[in-house]
Amino acid sequence: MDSFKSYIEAAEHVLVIQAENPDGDSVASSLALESLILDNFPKKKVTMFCNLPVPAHLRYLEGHDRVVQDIPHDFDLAIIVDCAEEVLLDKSFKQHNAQRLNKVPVLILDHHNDNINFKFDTVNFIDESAVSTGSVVFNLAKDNNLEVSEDTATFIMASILSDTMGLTLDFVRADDFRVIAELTDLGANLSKIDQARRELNKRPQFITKYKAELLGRVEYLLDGRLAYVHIPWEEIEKYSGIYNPPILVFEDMRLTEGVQVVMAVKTYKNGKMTAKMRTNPGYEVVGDVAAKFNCGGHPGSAGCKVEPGMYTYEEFKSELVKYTRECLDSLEKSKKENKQI
Ligand SMILES: [Mn+2]
Repeated sequence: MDSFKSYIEAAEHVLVIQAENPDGDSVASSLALESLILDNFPKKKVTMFCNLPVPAHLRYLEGHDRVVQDIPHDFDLAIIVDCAEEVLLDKSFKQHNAQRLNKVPVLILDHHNDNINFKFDTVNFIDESAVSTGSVVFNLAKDNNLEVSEDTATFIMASILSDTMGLTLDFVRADDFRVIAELTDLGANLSKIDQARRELNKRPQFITKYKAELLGRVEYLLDGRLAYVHIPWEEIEKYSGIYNPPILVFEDMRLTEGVQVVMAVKTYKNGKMTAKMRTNPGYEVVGDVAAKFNCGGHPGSAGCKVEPGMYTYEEFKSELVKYTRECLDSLEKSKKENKQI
């Protein structure tokens, strides 16, 4: 396999592609690649592409506004970052200029166990032991003797913080802290990154007032095991564009003693209803609750939706509460049985 560097050297216009669910790692690793390439090869051109605009909560990453939604016609190298599943590129590949991917080298940089089955050949730089795609970029830079500037180091650090929830997730190893130390030596500043993120996530005063209203309306059901809140259409209409209401209160709901599951039900104008659910550790049942409505998600974080006319609000609520009770009870029962064995 040719080196990462040789592909960059051979190209004039590099296209960096993100999946259609941009997250902190995909945006930050794209920016890291852009600055790494331009610092080391000032004559190259880099275009960052994502089918969706960068979500508001990620705009603390300086340079996010250079990510475009159209694939250019003249790139001669493509690098796909942080994309676990090809389906996450479905819409992107429908763009006319995506046909060029059949003609130019395509590199994949990732830390997921990819199930890659693209219609074109790819050269894969995948490191499953890396905590973020940004750290894959860092390792490639070091292996290829490329200079890592303060800006590049900052984006790499941001990618790591994003995929490890600020280095607090259980898979973080001592080596990851060593990488953070190296990046700090290169000029990245963990506190500055965090401040920028917090500054951007500040909300208007009326949203904080609404949060208080929502928290006041939380119902504690099933002997306090389920914290439940309802968001009617008028509030979706008024607040959702600025801040997604459940996100405003979910953390506080989860940080309440005795609460195992938190749930927010939204009722729409046309009768559609959705439920968003999260659990506290040890009570990962909401994937099962969603499955009762033929919807999916992760055990600890899931959602479901019912079409207009299927249920009244009261019916939907009582079904959700019933299924949550059943799932929590059977979890409780299997925990007891396991103890006896
Ligand atoms: Mn990632």
